[in-house]
Amino acid sequence: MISYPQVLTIAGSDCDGSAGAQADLKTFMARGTYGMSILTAAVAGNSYQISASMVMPPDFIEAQFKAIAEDFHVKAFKTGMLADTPTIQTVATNIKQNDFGFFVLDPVIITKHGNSLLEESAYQTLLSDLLPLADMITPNFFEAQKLAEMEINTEDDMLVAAKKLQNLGVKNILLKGKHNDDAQTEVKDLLLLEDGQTLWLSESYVKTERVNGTGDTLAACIVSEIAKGNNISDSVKTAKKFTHAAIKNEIDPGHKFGPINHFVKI
Ligand code: PXL
Repeated sequence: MISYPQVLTIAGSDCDGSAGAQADLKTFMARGTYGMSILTAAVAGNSYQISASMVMPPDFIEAQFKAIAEDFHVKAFKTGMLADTPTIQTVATNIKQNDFGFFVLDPVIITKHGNSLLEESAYQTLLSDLLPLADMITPNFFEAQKLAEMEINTEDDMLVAAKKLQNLGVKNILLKGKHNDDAQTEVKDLLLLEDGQTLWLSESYVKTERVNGTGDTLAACIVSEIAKGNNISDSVKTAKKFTHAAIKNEIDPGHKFGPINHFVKI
């Protein structure tokens, strides 16, 4: 029998396959890991917009945790869309009750196109109940500004913000750089490790609208690489490289804000 490291996403379903649990599962497979998903919500969306969404009942989320815990050995996992306070509380309680290994928290708050995937009232619950459980958090530029309660304009600002996030109780911070300025030539992310070491990761800026599911893919790739036994820095480097290649080698599904290319090899 062949053995693949087992990994998990706790996330929402995006029916067009570009983001959420679908992007995570494609990434898990592309990176040689066996992926599983606990669904927290589902959205009706395509490359134009999200038109509807629904949240899974807490007892059903719990039943999914139980099903996986009874039978599988999860080495690393991530969270994505967690919609509301009951969902976050259920997920936090169940994470504490199970050892699913390294935890990457992708703070899915608002999509690139302005759709809110987390109720405002749930934001405080995310901070108090879930953040302290995470081994790593992967905020995008806007989420980092919200979490650190500061404007970020320079690389020095990114450093200050990352340290503020560490003070919120998360060990490792991957703060993703700005990528919405047509004049820019690179996207520079900052990794701040638990021991205070920093690492800047840079890739060329790809000017495209087809970037749905980018953050999900990056976090899912980190999960896969950690589960395969790599250290945090190497896992993040590989994830950045994979995600950049998946953006650059565009594919054609959908007419507007399309998916990225999970078939890509690096
Ligand atoms: O990429 C963020 C994201 C996460 N989860 C779900 C989504 C999206 C973006 O559309 O639909 C379910």
